[in-house]
Amino acid sequence: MSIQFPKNFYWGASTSAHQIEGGLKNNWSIWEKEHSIKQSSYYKTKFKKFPNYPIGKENLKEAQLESNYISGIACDSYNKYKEDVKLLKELGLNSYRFSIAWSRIEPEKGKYSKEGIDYYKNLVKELRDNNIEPFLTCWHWDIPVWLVEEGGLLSKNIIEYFSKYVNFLVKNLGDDAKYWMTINEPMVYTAEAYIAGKWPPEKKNLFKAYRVGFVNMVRMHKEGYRVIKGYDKELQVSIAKNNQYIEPYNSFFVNKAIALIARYIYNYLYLDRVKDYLDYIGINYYAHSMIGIKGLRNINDRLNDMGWWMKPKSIFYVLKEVYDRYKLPIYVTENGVADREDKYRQVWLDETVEVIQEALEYGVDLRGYMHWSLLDNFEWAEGYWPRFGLATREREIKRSGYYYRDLIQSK
Ligand code: PNW
Repeated sequence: MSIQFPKNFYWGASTSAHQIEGGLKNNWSIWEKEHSIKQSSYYKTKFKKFPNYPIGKENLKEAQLESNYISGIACDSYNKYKEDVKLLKELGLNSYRFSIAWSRIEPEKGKYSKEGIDYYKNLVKELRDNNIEPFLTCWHWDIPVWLVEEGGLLSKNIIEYFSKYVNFLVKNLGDDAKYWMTINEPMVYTAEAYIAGKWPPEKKNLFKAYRVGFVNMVRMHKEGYRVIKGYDKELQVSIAKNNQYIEPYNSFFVNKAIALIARYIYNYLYLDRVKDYLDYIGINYYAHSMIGIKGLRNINDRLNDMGWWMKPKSIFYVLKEVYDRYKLPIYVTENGVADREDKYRQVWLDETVEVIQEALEYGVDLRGYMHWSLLDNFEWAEGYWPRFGLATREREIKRSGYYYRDLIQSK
């Protein structure tokens, strides 16, 4: 007999501020103008050398437009948050993960905006009125302009600034929101911004990467944890950590060693450093990687629109490993697929739900699953062409959205 999902299991969807709200002034909005010219022309010219990405003519057409890379009003969730909550309701969900835009809360250094915080108070109230549990992320990669000018996450005062910001958030929202995440995906942000150099501030520098990813973001989390728990020790605090399932592509001992090291650095080094400051673990899962001496060698039998290998079932190993290592409650805080034509998402959901049930049977203390994303939204350096939503920007529920609703009803 297979195990049932617990009654109070959280089924939900996930978003982030810069990707949906619209009208923000931050590190991204500054950078987008220049990037839009560079990236669109890249897809017009050099693209032919890498013909498997982005996948599909329609995606490529959009990737060649400058306007694709400007976040602009995004999904206009700043004005339409009530429609977002209605959508969650229609999908039968009981949890919603979203992030707070630091640039909306503290547009000028030390000046906290009442209008800014009221937006999130209203959102949380709307969720509560609809019996939807908020899961709140303090920082999902947007940096106010004044802080960009001081060096962003490399600012020597970053811990103090973050501490004050989180303090303001918890004083205003701590009575109504129980589940908190300080930071979204420290490794992804560090790798893209400071190793690959593809995201603002486009710095390729391993020393800076180490400082941002393994020093400053560790201290930011610990400080955030201290502040939130200091307000109310009942609040549940964590981070959202992107973990991949990493394995060697054959059993040659060198490849095994490389995979082991990569797995440790990417999945566990950060978590090990903050493990005494976590009430649960938020896991974002997208990718299974096979590596070794020749770098990445995925089988790539199924690819999503962004060229990512689709191996939804590997979330089982990710959850099992994290649970075995830390023995903490786990929430899947992101998981999904770039799929313009809505042709992979159902299968992805099916396979995922099947194995998270197996993870429960194994004994993983899994308490929720939040799909990325509620809406087709602004996918960072790639802009709008990748479609991750259960619903469109016009808030029409897709076939896979209804499928998700029915699937979780049956569970
Ligand atoms: C996450 N990878 O980023 C982010 O938290 C979201 O904001 C984003 O929209 C979503 O996943 C989809 O990309 C990732 O290369 C970026 O494995 C890159 C990777 C994974 C996650």
